[in-house]
Amino acid sequence: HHYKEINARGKLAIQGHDNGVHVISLNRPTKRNALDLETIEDLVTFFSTAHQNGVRAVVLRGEGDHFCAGLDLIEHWKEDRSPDEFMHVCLRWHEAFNKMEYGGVPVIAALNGAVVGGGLELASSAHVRIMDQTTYFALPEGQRGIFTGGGATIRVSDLIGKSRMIDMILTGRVYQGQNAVDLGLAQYITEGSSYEMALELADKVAANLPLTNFAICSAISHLNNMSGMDAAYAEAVVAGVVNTQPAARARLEAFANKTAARIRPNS
Ligand code: 1HE
Repeated sequence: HHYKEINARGKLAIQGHDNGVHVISLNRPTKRNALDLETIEDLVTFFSTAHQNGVRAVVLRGEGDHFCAGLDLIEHWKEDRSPDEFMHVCLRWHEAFNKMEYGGVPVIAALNGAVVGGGLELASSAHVRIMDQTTYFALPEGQRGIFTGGGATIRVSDLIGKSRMIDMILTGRVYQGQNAVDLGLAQYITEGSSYEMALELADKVAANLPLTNFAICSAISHLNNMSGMDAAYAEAVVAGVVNTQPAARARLEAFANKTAARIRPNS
């Protein structure tokens, strides 16, 4: 009910669960979930208000066989934008994606089919990426005569390193399967449905204390942008707040009482 405006446009479908997990679906399957301006604005609105609306974790997915085909090339072509106009389009993408990465609410991307161009920029703004057997990654910008404008130079480089990112956009190279996980494009690949696995992880994550998740899904990105000295200082400040939160005391007490689960190797 918090998302009337977004639902009215229908470019995103939003489904809230009782535990605060929200499933956000890119909802233009006939256009392979290409990102037009309205979709970006709805992402800005959702992620700007997620924390205050009680969203505890997000599963981000695409309707249909492809997560996201990136920039809506038809809209871009028809609009015949000026440099100034497209710069402002990109700034709205950054607004949305920065709100995702730095917003403090965990975002788990359930990936299938094409995760290309701006679709990879969107996915790389999530905190956890899960592939299935159909998922593939590419940066087709080089072939399309354009360039990345939604953060790939920063986030995709962070995931796989600058030289691999340059190769992807220069040659159109496609990554898929376990190789994509080994390189760092995703943390998980499943034989089953990436959406099912994302829901399971989101339920787990939503059971963490919200302030802890805030630190994980906001502070780590900020700290990584700082010098080592400043990051260590700021980490101590964040830990000062998070590790003394009253809600943590019950969990610490459960550990002391030996009622909390112990960490064991996977069977
Ligand atoms: C689109 C888009 C789109 C599909 N913008 N309409 N991204 C790309 O270069 C990827 C472009 N898309 C593709 O390579 C393929 O469409 C897919 C691999 C994603 C899917 O293939 P397929 O065979 O299932 O679908 P299709 O027949 O190519 O497309 C189905 C429809 O989706 C068709 O529309 P229709 O009205 O003719 O049915 C396509 O036009 C439409 N469609 N992709 C608009 N991207 C901030 S800078 C970011 C820079 C970038 O993101 S560049 C990368 C752009």
